[in-house]
Amino acid sequence: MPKRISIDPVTRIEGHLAIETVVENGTVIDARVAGRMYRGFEQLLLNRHPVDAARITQRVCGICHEVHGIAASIALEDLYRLTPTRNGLILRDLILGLHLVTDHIFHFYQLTLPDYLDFSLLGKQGAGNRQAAQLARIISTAGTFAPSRGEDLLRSGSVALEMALGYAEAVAVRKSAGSGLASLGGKVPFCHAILPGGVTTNITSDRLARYSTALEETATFVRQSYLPHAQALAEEFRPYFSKGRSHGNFYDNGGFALLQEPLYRSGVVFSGKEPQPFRFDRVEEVGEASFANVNGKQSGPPGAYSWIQALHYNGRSVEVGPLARLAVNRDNRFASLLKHYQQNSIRSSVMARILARAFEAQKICDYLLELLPSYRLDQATINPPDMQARANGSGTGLSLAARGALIHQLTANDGKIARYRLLVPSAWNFGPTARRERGTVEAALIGTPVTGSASASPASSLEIGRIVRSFDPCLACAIH
Ligand code: NFE
Repeated sequence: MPKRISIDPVTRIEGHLAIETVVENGTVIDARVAGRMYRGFEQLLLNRHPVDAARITQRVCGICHEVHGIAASIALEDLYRLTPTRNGLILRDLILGLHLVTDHIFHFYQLTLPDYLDFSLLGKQGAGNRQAAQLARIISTAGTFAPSRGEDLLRSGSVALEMALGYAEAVAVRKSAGSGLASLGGKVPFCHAILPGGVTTNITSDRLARYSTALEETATFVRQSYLPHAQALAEEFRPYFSKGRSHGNFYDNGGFALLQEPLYRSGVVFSGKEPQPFRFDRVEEVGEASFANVNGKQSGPPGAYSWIQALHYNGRSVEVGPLARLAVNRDNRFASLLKHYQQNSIRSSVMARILARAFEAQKICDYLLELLPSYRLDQATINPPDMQARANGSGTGLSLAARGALIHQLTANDGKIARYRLLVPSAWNFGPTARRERGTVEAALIGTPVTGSASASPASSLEIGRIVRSFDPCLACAIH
């Protein structure tokens, strides 16, 4: 007899996500992934000055604000036919890169580890360790921290203790990276200095030095803790290299291209075949399973079950994110790392996603450390748009965010926004089934063996939670 497991809301993510699965004979046979809130950013941008989009769209999300400021600025540069300054581009990459790395660190230590570690090991194993005792005390008194329960958790070992302690260290690293980001972007969150044409901050050597210190500290943490811990987790949980496989299609827009070789090129890969060039005209928003806002009321076609629009490329669902970037770029070093876990190619799975994020963090840190010295203190940071110009036409910004490919597109009429589209990573991954094409995360859930009784037991929902969280969901962005 099939049973339903509903997780609503999924905790430890940004925004409100509901997962409904049908389990039969201990395996997930059907899955629906839904965004159950409406926000309306595309509507509230209408009739505003186009440049407002660079500030307003940052408020789409509480986690990935700068990415929207940057994608909006690229779209606006296209609209205004504006060339940003080289310094402006460098500052953008410095901001985007450090943000991405700290976002990945946050995902691993704060959002992922509680699915794999029994944090009570801090008390048991950390006796005599002042940091462990302090963190154990915080966790036991913080009502909001609810570590997972279940059989399949790491309960001992020196690396497990190190990982658990990393929970607190990661907070400290993120704090210092935040001040580094603010020194370039004006403030954090919501860097108000990011605008079309570059960045408005008056960059002094002092500000650069603050950023540099934060970057060094973050890079050290990635090298010494994050990547080794992600590898150790992969070692302990090898079966997760064969769980959570999506359709096996990947897409990315590319980015970090200011040094000789771009870190990422854009492209699309279908089922392990050769990467194809990305074409924007192949992207389609399909609304047949999505709610719509009609005069302030929830409407939509019969059978609609999510506020997220299905995004298709060539009619297919594609996975986006760090793993997609590495797959599209056929990253040899990452492929070798996977071989250690008997993975012969870059394939979609829970553990490949977790490992890809940590690997990418190190890759981006190396890029930023090399890029930083090319900043020129004596040159302009911005080539500003003419704010009096009554822009007509359209602009597209292809960019990237921590969770994958990001596109902003706008049309302006007589200096006002007439249409604004946000095509965000979590919509690619968390979209509903449309035209009989399952959404990416839905596909990743199907076929999952769930342990424990086939009910909403902690153990069975733990498996589903691990798959869902491996995509690093941001529903605030997805429903925008
Ligand atoms: Ni709200 Fe975001 C990132 C974007 S995901 S976190 O990364 O864009 O949709």
